[in-house]
Amino acid sequence: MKIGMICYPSIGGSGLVATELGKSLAECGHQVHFISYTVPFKLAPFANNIYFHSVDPINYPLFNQNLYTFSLTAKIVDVVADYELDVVHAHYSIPHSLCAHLAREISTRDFKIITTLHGTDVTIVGQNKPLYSLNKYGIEKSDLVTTVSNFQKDHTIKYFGISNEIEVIYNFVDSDVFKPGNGSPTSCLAVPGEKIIMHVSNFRPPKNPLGVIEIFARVREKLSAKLVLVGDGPGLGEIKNKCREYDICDHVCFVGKVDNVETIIPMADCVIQPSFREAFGMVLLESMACQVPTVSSDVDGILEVVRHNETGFVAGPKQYDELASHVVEICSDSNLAKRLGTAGRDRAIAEFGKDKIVSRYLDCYERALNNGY
Ligand code: GMT
Repeated sequence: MKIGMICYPSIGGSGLVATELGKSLAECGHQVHFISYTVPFKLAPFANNIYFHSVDPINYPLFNQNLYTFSLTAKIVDVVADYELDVVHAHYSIPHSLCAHLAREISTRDFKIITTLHGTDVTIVGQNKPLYSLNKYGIEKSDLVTTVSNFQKDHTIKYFGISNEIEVIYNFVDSDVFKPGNGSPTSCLAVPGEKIIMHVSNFRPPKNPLGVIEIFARVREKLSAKLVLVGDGPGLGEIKNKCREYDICDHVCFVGKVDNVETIIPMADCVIQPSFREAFGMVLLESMACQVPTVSSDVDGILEVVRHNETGFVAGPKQYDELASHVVEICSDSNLAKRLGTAGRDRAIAEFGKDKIVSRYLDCYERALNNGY
């Protein structure tokens, strides 16, 4: 099969899932064409069956925007024609799905469109009034629509009044890559005896960045711990202010963007994620695969990934006392940490294994191709 993969290339769940899916499909012998404005952060420079097509900005003084939507559409038309693509898989509906539809209108070659909804495309961006009808159109006109949790499916159907089928395909993790640490020294992050509490994020408002500090400040009252913040984003400024307010700056380590989080997550004693919104929660799954217990909020699709008191603990995103006391519990009881960590890895392998999920996407492509539209 010849597949076009459209995604955001920057660090984040949707781009990660698209890239890992494309890489796996290429390993199975399919030809995969990534179309994006820069090389996706997890895409190796070269691998068999993988092509990268750059969407270049259109800059002309008359336009005060760079017209990404049109340059992406034009690139899809070109790649479909040049490489005879069968399927275009749009990750994130705005604007990727719409660009694929417009490309199909323009193109002289027939191809199928699969759209995967990742979360904020529907819950936040999609609720922007001017985008509502565009988002609905992109979803309804796709040959097949998938999303990453039952929560996201129900929310999309309800909010957009969608009548076409939406398939739930959970995100996946490669448990050969995300695996328990080998006990290597963690002195760069914490001194001996200190526990490592980790948060991996884009520090946008839905991630509840201040909540992370609220939790950690309470944990610090009970035990010696370091907070390791992985990633970059707009909430970091207010996080730093909050650290000063609580006088905990010396106990917080900002490591910035890390492309290969599989190297750092295994160093954590506990990963925290008090998100306000989370269609799935990739970091929670990655932590589970690394055998690291998680403490998270209980919103949206999170409860389809983690299991309370089995792989970690959950509470409301603002129940800071409760979330913090769960972190303290995990860090003070090695048997509990081991039980949760082991169950997390077992669940990650059984329910979210790479091969099982990739074959579900392949099955979607085949069905779309066989059904006509
Ligand atoms: O969480 C974000 O802000 C990034 C966003 C993305 O597009 O990468 O994440 C969404 O997609 C991920 C992959 O499917 C999910 O794991 C995240 O839960 C989802 N984020 C939200 O729903 C807030």
